Amino acid sequence: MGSTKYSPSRIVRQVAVLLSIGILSVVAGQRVEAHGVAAHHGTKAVMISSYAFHSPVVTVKQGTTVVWTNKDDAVHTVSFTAGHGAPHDSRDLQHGSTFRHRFTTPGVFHYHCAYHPFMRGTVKVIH
Ligand SMILES: [Cu+2]
Repeated sequence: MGSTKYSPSRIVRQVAVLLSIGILSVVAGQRVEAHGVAAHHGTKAVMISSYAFHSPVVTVKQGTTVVWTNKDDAVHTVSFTAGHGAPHDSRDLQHGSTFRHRFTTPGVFHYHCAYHPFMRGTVKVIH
């Protein structure tokens, strides 16, 4: 019993093997996930800069996640006109913050910034 003690170097080796298996499985998992996202869902980026949404109108397939990123120093929001399938309000987006919503309902969704009503955008979700 006492003779089967692990030497420190053996433990280090075994930990290293376990870690590399864990890292490999994480990498493999991300690859599968990335492939699935690309094939079925996808993301669409909308930048908020210079007090405007870029692009102001995006057309995406049902199931797409739209990600807004505030590049301005000013606080903005992504506030949708209420309706079936419309996302909830982003609330305040500080510089560098993102808001994401996966659109699962086809339709035309209008939004604006609560602080700057001239900032307007539209997400068209097609089947
Ligand atoms: Cu704004």
